[in-house]
Amino acid sequence: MSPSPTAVTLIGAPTDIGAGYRGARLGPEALRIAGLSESLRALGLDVADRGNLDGPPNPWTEPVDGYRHLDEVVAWNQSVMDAVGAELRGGRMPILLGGDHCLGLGSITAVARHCREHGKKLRVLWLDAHADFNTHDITPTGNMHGMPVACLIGLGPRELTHLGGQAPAMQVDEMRQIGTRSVDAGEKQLIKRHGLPVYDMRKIGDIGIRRVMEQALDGVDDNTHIHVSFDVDFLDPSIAPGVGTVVAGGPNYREAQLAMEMIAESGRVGSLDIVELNPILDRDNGTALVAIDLVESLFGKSTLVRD
Ligand code: 6HN
Ligand code: MN
Ligand code: MN
Ligand code: MN
Repeated sequence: MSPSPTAVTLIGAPTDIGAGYRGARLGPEALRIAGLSESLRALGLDVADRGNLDGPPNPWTEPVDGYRHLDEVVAWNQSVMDAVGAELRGGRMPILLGGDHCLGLGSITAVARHCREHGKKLRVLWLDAHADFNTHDITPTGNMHGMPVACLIGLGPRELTHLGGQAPAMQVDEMRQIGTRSVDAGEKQLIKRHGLPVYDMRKIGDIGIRRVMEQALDGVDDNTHIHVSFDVDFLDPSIAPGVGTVVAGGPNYREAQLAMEMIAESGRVGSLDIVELNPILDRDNGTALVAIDLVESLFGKSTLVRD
């Protein structure tokens, strides 16, 4: 009997509720139109597309007590958590199509709960130019896509820290941040205080992406569930201009591809977010195509000639 193909499910969350610039709500369609399902099927995966989740519109109002659109952010994350949790329970790998990165909270809360229930180790790889580790008292913007990591480790409003029932959703040492290069002043202090493991661009420059990925994957074993939270602004803007918060000096195409290949080789990827893609700011949907190419690497497309 031939082994059954890995089953993955696309879940669209068309919202920019946590962002400072509108347009990430179009991310799911941009990825579909660029051929995400077809590319994954061509790799032999069993792909289901559940369409888009529903949620409150973006009222585009000012922050209140350091939070912009808190109620709406809670509502979107609740549906994301439920949808991601349902796929995991059904034995399929959820792929969240954002949407902005505040949704990583709902997605990872579901994944962490699933790991707890099944005695699995969790490793979250947060690929992002930003740390997303702000809280309401230090955020310079009030935009909640800058806060999901803090909420995940229990720093934030109760509605978000307790989204999955208990807080914190995950421990700080279950995360590795990679590609970081834009961190706010207060956020930097908080990172130090909590010992958040960060492989910033300086580290990648110093020791190279290969050794960074070896270290970030160190300790992953057969019982580990890897969640990849892929903020497309991780990539250098020269290859990925279609994001709301571009930061120069990111990984180039080959560095990003090698990172994805090395994660794939671990064989432990169990869930994925693709977030912050903003086709309004893109050219010819090119950033979606780059993101898909990298996701193909994450699912085993190799550049090895002899493999
Ligand atoms: N992202 N640190 C900035 C802020 O507004 O808190 C930028 C956050 C970017 C968010 O990467 O998803
Ligand atoms: Mn982010
Ligand atoms: Mn980012
Ligand atoms: Mn406070």
